[in-house]
Amino acid sequence: MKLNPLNLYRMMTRMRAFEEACLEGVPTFEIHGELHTSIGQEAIGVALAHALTPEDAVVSTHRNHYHALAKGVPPRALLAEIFERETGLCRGRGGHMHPFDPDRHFSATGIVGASLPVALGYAYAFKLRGLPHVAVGICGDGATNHGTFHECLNMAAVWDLPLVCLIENNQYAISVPIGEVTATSTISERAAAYGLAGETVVGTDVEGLTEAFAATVRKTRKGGGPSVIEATCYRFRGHYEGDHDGYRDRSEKKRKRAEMDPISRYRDILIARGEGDAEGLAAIDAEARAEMQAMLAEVRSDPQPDPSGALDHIFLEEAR
Ligand SMILES: Cc1ncc(C[n+]2csc(CCOP(=O)(O)OP(=O)(O)O)c2C)c(N)n1
Repeated sequence: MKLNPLNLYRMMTRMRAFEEACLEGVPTFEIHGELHTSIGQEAIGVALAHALTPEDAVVSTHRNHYHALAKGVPPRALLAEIFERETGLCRGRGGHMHPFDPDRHFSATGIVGASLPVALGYAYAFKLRGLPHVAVGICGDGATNHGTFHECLNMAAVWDLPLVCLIENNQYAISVPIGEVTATSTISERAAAYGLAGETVVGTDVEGLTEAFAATVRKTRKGGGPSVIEATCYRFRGHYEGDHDGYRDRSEKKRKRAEMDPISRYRDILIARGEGDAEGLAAIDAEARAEMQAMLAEVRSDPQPDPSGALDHIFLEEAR
């Protein structure tokens, strides 16, 4: 696969600028509930975008914005959904934790551990229908200690389903470090218990991760069975906006930010390889910010849903 370095960089900066626009809605009470951002985890979004077709399915988590963008959900509709507007993807009824785009086979759930069972269902449907698509179930490191993780990997292996389990190991489940609740040194090695291959990759190395994830998806798509891939990364902000985040040392956060920012890491690489210069890359950053700020300004003048329609668009008409 030939990667376009400046494109990878641009995708990451757009994702970050999108997330930074979301941050603005919390102090203004335009966004309710616990907003979870993935700042620092952008390389994973890029890897998803490169490997998947429009028909593949992605089932994400409470930390889902990049995954939605990577799956082709229009940023304008996603931002409006996060800002609870009638123009949003789900007309403002889903909010930041439940964006749902059936046309693009994208959904998310705020229930930890619940993404894999839904992805398993997609994978089962693809297999029954003889379709060449894969389903990606995304979970955080914390979710991998839920029963659903183990049950789904077992079922996927037994039924030989086109399921890719993508673990975003950002090292914490809220305040709980992964090492305190998991005895294995990697999460992916647990795949062997179900007869599956598992791989751990550096989730902040955008090129390495994009290539590794694409190879994994290719193998599963070709009938090579389910796969488990773990991307290591670090959550830069609190678990949610407003989290006091006192469980991580300031020095740890500072060090990880310096070492594990996929965007600044890649900026240095591009400059060192002569594939970009500081000025050109700063212009890409500025362009991404301007794009998302312009989108935010538009969204802010969109109408909010009328409270009298709170139950509209929730149930299928036939089911009422
Ligand atoms: C079944 C369930 N239990 C608890 C919670 C509360 N909760 C929300 S996020 C979270 C931690 C998830 O950690 P991880 O899976 O590592 O994902 P991360 O937040 O690090 O991306 C918990 C316990 C929940 N949403 N659902």
